[in-house]
Amino acid sequence: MMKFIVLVLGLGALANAAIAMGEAVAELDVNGDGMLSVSEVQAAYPDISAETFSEVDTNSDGALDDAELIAGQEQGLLPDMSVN
Ligand SMILES: [Ca+2]
Ligand SMILES: [Ca+2]
Repeated sequence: MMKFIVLVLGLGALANAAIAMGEAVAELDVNGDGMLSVSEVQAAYPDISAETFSEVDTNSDGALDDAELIAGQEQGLLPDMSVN
């Protein structure tokens, strides 16, 4: 019984983390296009330079999508933007 409860709580925590990630993007996404421009990122994180931004923007389209944002965080280029 305890094991079942622990498992359910664990799955719930994973789901919350995924939702928090999406909410973080949405929160920073001022114009609602689902991507983060350099100005949207810098509005929340002024420390992030244009150089860092283009390093994270691996396909060089001038905006960060979810995958680039997560990869940038995993590489330590971006701060953890998930809302906790
Ligand atoms: Ca945007
Ligand atoms: Ca991009």
